[in-house]
Amino acid sequence: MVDSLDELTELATTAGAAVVGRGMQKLEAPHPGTYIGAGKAEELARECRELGADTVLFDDELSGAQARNLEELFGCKVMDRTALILDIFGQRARTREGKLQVELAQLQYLMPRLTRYWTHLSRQRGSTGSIGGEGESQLESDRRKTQERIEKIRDELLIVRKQRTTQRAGRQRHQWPLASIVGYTNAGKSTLLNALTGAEVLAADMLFATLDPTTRRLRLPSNQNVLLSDTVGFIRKLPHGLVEAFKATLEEVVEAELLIHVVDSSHPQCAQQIEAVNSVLSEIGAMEKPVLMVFNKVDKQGAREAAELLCQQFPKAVAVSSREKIGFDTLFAELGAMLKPIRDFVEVRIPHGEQKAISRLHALGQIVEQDYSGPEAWFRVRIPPYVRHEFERFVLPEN
Ligand SMILES: Nc1nc2c(ncn2[C@@H]2O[C@H](COP(=O)(O)OP(=O)(O)OP(=O)(O)O)[C@@H](O)[C@H]2O)c(=O)[nH]1
Ligand SMILES: [Mg+2]
Repeated sequence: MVDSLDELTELATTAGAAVVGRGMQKLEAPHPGTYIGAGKAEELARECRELGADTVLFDDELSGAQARNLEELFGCKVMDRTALILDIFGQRARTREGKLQVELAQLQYLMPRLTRYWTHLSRQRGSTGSIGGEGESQLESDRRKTQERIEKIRDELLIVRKQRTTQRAGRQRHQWPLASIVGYTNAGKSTLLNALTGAEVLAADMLFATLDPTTRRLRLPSNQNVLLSDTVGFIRKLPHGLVEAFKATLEEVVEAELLIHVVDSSHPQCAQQIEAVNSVLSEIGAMEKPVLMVFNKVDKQGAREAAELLCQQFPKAVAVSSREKIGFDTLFAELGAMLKPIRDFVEVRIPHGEQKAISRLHALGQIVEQDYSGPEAWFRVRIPPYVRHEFERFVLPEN
């Protein structure tokens, strides 16, 4: 728990706040009205006054009513972990798509919390202005406007995404396998991409430095080509709405043939971080993909030993330092070995009537030879392993 508060402190600092105090309470279940117990709430209220705090952050999600009651008790702004993460994403978003996705997640978070008394987000957003007893009609109009804005963003996102899909079609033409770099925020994903490909993605000691995906080609010493894409980092208790809103950005991960899971092996909680990443991966349906575990930052004190222990627990794992470019030879070798099966060609025979399968094959596979003249269409093709089951019944036995 303390570690989770350490992380909350880091999140707060990232958002631009200075932390002046912290508190904790063990409860069987959260108090429905105030999340924490009455005595604890008073103790914290006193502390807030003494320290001159203007905001209180909670590590878990609060209901609108809880936040409202706590604001009254503390006499200052109350935010939960989700709101804080949304705030950071709001500060970081650069591209049109990123900004729209964050706004969508923010509005969806706000919607059920729009009550006459819930003030901070509406105040912060400066748009709705339903502060204090202004009556139901104001509240209803706020809800309607929010709903309208949500729908407008959804429409805009569809357009923006269509453009991005067209760009991605360009990549498919090249037919290089895609490896997606995933990992906990601050694990060193961008540093790794930069070190491997000379990309210039911002890499910084802060949470969620990267929001938008960047893809670069890497040519391995074995002459194999692979596309590497770096994207938003994950975190424990990542707001579900945010994962939803970022589904399109995370498509890079879902579509990848291979995942490179970067771990900060110098972090005392790296095991929990791996779990948190895996749980987001399963939420977006990317858990089944082959994974290369990359235990990073081995140049840091004690990290080499930790990384070596971790390497033993995973079938495919390497220890590296992205900053010092240590361990890259092994990384290249493992990556190349994992790409090999992706590069294997097969022969398939598909009845002309199976149009859907034929067009799927054209979309997903790399066709090197084809012949439509026989009673069935014939192809020599490279099929990414994760979709191979779709075509299994057409694959001809190797001779
Ligand atoms: N010592 C050391 N520091 C590293 C290494 N790799 C990354 N870092 C540092 O770790 C911090 C985070 O690196 P990033 O590459 O921005 O991490 P990220 O995973 O892309 O993080 P987000 O985009 O914020 O999720 C930066 O300060 C890096 O300089 C490494 O191998 N050794
Ligand atoms: Mg990054």
